[in-house]
Amino acid sequence: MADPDPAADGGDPPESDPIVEAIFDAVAATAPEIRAALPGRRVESGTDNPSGESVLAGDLYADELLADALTAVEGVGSFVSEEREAAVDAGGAVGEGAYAVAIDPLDGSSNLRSNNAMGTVVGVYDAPLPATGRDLVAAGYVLYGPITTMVVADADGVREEVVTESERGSVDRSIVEGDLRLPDDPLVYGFGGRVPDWPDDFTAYAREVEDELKLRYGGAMVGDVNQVLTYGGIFAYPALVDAPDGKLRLSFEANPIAYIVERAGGAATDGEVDILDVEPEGVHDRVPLYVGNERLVERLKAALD
Ligand code: AHM
Ligand code: MG
Repeated sequence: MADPDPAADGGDPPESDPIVEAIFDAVAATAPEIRAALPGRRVESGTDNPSGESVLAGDLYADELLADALTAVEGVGSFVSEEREAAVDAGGAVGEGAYAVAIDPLDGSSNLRSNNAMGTVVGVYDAPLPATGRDLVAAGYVLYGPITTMVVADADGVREEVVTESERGSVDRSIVEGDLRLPDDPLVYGFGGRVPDWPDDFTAYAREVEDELKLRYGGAMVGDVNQVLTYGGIFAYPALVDAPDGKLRLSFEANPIAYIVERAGGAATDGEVDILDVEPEGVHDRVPLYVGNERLVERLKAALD
């Protein structure tokens, strides 16, 4: 007969959180449908999002599909999206047993036009938003590359899965890397924005890094961060001279990515403090993001002093 409480004798690993598992099941289940819908949705939808950016038909489709799938998950109390002004109330009390799920439905969607990689970013917060990244209990992303992969991080670590759909329509998650760690020796870098818009101290740091690493910049944070997780290195969307908070959003992009990379042994900063400690004023706040190899992030912080 099975031990009724295997953890009591210190033997077994902790059970994963069933709500978090259900959230990532729901995200994986939408992935083939989002992917299949993209060919006809490469055009502008005619609306702007709360960050003032033009929304593509693919962004809207992914947002609606994910909202339906995630608000149906028991234990999700609210759904918050980069594409929506307000949170969608999903029933449960966030912070009292239910989670808030923050989504960037189609990160890097400007790549739809050029048919390059993009993804979906997921943050699972145990507090109503806006909250700091310290309230994350899990985070992950789907990467729509030549294959569909999903990287999931929680208290137990980071894993990479391949998401496939059978001919009968069932969606399968299979783990291809159970303990994803940032390689110690950095190989690649990718920095967003235009050089003339960068502050001088960041430009000087970038010049050093250019001599040491290979450039890998694809215009979708998830794709570029996935290269850093695979090969080692650093990704940044820096503070710009005319946009000191950079481009990326704290709740939907920077916090989930910082959570994942830190759990994989890397670091993430806004230039001064750990991304996960940045106090948001609003759900759509932007933040500069520098993330990856710990030594490179420390050097960057020193360069920006
Ligand atoms: P999005 O979520 O609206 O697609 O915007 C975020 C994207 C990131 O994925 C990427 O790092 C950045 O914008 C690219 O910006 P740029 O086109 O300025 O290089
Ligand atoms: Mg994005």
